[in-house]
Amino acid sequence: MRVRFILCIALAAGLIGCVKKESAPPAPPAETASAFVARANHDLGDLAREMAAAAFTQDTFITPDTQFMNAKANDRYLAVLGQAAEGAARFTGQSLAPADARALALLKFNVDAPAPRDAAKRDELTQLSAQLGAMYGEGKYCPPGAAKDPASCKNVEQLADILAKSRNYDELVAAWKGWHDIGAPMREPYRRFVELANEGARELGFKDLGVMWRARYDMSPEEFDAESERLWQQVKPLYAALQCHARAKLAERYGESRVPAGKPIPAQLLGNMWAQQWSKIYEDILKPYPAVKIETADRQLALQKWDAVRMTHSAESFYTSLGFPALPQSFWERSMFVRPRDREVVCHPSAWDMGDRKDVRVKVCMAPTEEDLYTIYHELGHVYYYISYAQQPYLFRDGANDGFHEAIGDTINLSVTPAYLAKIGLAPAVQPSREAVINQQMKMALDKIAFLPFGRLIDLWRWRVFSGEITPANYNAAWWELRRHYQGIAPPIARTEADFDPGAKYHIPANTPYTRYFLSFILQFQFHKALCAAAGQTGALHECSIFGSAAAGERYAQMLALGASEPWQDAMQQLTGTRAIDASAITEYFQPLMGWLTEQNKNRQCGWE
Ligand code: X8Z
Ligand code: ZN
Repeated sequence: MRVRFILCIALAAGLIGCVKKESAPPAPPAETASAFVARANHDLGDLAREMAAAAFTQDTFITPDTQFMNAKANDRYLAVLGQAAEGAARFTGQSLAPADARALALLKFNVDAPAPRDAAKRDELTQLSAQLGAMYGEGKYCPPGAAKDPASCKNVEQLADILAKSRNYDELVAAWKGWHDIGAPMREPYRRFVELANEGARELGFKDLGVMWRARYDMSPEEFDAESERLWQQVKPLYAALQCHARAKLAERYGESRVPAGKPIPAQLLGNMWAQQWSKIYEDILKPYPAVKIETADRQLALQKWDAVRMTHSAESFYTSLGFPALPQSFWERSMFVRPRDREVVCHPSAWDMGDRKDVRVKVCMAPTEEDLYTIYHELGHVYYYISYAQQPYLFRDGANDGFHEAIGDTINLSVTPAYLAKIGLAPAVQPSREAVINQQMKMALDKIAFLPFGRLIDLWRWRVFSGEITPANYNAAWWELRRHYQGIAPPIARTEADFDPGAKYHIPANTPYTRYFLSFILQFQFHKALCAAAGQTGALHECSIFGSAAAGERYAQMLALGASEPWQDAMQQLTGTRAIDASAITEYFQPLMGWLTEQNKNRQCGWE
């Protein structure tokens, strides 16, 4: 997660609204754009640091006090950011140095929930934001009778574990419902949050917050809409084939009456609380060739007693093998690696740029599993991006776009192949065969392809909420309609507007934009392909690992160092030679599996509309 700060600019050009007429000092000489940008970088950077410190403290120790301090720090940042964004307007139409023009354009985007100018409303917005974060972090399911036995309450990792491992239909429904019910109390605070953040976005000149989010991609929001729809159309056939096959295999396991052909799949059967990635049902339900083993790292991680710090060192050593520096000592001292026993925290994994060009951290609740190994490689992608662009001015210390930020670590994960896992002692050496390739591809597809419609629909829901097309009266119905339409899944039990299922997904209460992951899941294959070429690997994309390649590392580092200083298309061109996000690389990667799936689905009734 990146905590965004807004710069408090002391407005030197006589624009401070609070100066009373009778005592107004003589107007200072007009500030140049460069001086204005320098001041914004300095002041906002400073407040961003304070905001990051307060946010990290809340997320690693949720109490009324840390919520209060977090909201206050956010408030200070938002006040200054608002002033800075207004102040920047005076340079509109002037001819400026390109870097200044870009910094001024980025200024107003440096926040995910802009506040209204009105101080009371800003205060209310920052409190709601802290409150929603805390509600998610503290979320638990307490089964009947828990009053007598509080230890029977389950947190999100414990419930997610049931979704991953249980194959008992009723137990799955109970765990699914138990977690989703944490959303209901968020409905009203979320409604008000949307109202206030929308007002802030309008004051910045956007039609609503969704338009503002889509205006951040070095193209118009309309062009971005068209781009994301184009990408979805490119990958949709891959998903449709996977969904069809998964449904058929689930029907074999749970029966046709529970998983009927031509209908959406019940969401609790896919191995994941949000049905967003399905690899947890690979081993016993979806493995194409059960006799051909590709052992996951789970067994070795447990056998060799790897802990969270060792897993993090393993990720670090991948990055250093490419030429990136070792992580600073402060990273090890200040990060949170496991769920603490004595306090409430937000366990959803995140990476932190604390804002002083050196202090970087992660906040994760790791267990020794392959899934969490991939997660820490992902988080270190964010961390190495922070480290690589640390020398940029504050407003450029960000990803080329947010999809890039998400793709850095995932690209590295594409190099965490079975052969790489064998090299680091976490899996037996693999016997190459066509069957082993199809097995491995299926496992990957269950994370990478299954995710695509989920990555697309979360913000379709939010953009419509922000625009007013989805109203509070149909928050949940619209959510499930999108889930049905894009993913072909259905809730396990009837849901109503007394529920608020979007609240049970971290990024909704946290207000983290989600299209970044949709972009990342396509982009990372393009990055992988470019880096494999740089590493001189000429074989199949799904067999390439850039581990140890200084040439690939240098290419990557060059792009990361740009941060947000150039339009993302330029960063993209530097690394990949093309200027567009495009599904050709992900399609190429999964070509072997797609052939196999087409064969499997030949006589099946696919689709769910
Ligand atoms: O939130 C994350 C990362 C942190 S940036 C763990 N992801 C999305 C999710 O969990 O919903 C990674 C994949 C999608
Ligand atoms: Zn991430």
